[in-house]
Amino acid sequence: MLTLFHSPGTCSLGIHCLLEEVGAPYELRLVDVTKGQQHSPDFVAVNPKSKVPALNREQGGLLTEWPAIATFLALTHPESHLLPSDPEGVARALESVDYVVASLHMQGFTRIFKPDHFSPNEADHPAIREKGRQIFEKGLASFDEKLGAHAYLGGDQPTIADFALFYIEFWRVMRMKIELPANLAGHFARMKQRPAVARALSQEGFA
Ligand SMILES: N[C@@H](CCC(=O)N[C@@H](CS)C(=O)NCC(=O)O)C(=O)O
Repeated sequence: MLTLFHSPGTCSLGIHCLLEEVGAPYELRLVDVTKGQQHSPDFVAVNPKSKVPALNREQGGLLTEWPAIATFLALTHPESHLLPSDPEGVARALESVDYVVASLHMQGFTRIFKPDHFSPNEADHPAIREKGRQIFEKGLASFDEKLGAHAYLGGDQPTIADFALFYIEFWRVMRMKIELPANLAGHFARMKQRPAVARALSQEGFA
């Protein structure tokens, strides 16, 4: 049995959706980051990085970092086709995952909502937030253009990259309360219509 350590509405939502998508038996363990539970001794004993998502795989031990967990789920469930079979397709999917996680999330969104992670000096925070907004907006515009008229980033079939993009879209709509550009709005709606995504959203209290 897999165990996902998660916090509702955070980036772990994307992994939660993927677990539903692949149909693997799993259980959820709540680590509410809004209450600082990522720093509790019990969770730090499990994941010294104090971050979600973290996936415990019993025999395989704990796996952290969104791209690694998503890749693991895709490769262990090939029937779900969450990674393409050709080298170019795999590389393109990983390229998009990395852009979402390393840039839009860690460099953009984190600057906007946690400027104190970048400077303890409050006077610096407006400029840090502005830089974060620029990174985030540039990324969204890039994905909107890449998506174009396609249903998913790679074409007709969603890959792990679409689930990474989904959690960013979710933040933009649900946390920032700003509409998405047209192509991303269509993608967000399409993702939410997937039964697996709807189940994960409902389990996290967002139905
Ligand atoms: N690089 C990590 C980022 C994980 C991350 O930043 N998770 C956030 C939630 S979206 C978290 O645990 N924040 C708690 C904290 O930073 O204290 C990954 O790819 O999984």
